Amino acid sequence: MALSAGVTAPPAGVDLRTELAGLALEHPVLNGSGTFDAIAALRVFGDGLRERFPFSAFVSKTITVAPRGGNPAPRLWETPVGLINSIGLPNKGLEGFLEHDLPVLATLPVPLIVSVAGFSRDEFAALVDGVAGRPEVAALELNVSCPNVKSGCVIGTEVGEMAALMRRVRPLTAKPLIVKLTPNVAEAGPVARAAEEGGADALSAINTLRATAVDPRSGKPWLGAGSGGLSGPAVRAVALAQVAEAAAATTLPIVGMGGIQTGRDALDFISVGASCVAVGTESFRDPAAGTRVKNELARELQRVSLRSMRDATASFGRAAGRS
Ligand code: RRO
Repeated sequence: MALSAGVTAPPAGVDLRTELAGLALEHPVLNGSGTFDAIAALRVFGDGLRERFPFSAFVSKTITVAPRGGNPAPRLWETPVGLINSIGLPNKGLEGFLEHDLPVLATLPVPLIVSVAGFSRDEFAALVDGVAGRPEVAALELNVSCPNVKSGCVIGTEVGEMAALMRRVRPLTAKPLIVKLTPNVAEAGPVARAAEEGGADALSAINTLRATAVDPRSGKPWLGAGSGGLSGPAVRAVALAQVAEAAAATTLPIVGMGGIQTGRDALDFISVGASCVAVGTESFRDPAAGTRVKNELARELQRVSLRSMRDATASFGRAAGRS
């Protein structure tokens, strides 16, 4: 598949440049962590990927301190309008990431955001310590919301845990810390507020919704790990509500995501308070989806008489970044 398949040019005269926690971005469309394998894409598309990179910043697949093999197969189940994944955080571990992946990701033409997840506060601290000092890294995403590992969600669902995590990691770096929120809570506001009070620079929302699927032949759970996380258009309305709640509860910039497939979807997230958006599941179908969504968003802004992202975030009542 060509990286530009199905992508039409953006309209002239719409300024999509924006800012996220101090990072200057060419446009507001990022990737959702774990949904675009840039290292594999570089192998397939070569320098063409760097020339037409679909995102304005790249968020890595989440890494942990120790290497992990991930969950037992099967790891995926497709629903009529969504995807359940039970990947289980396979990764090379901190040392392997720094040695093998970081040098390749550093060649991408956009700021690099490294997603990290610890199974304790000390592990989060080790990850922040190990990653934040590297000049190739522009910012970190704290993944406190993985639904696919035991205890993965605990920090992101408890205000006290969130506050304690921020107390532990905030002093370790001046680089932007983006907290990825879970939708698997009754209310998104309190944890979002705890992240802000603890010194987070931005939020991203949402991670996947806990979900399961039944094997039609055996009547038993289909996924090897029993359950997983739902993404795709099925979760978009839930994600919009969670982003709206986090926007009402904090002043932090928010990267909104959850089932974004079109520029119109992206505008919806901006309308409820996101200052950037991320494309996730849609990139599995179409690796150029980020570029298409960006160009469609420009047309959508033009349609509602907005000439820039600055105008868009101002008109929807929240600034694109902290001033
Ligand atoms: O690797 C995964 O199974 C995974 C992660 Br880390 C996450 O944050 N969200 C998700 O749906 N899957």
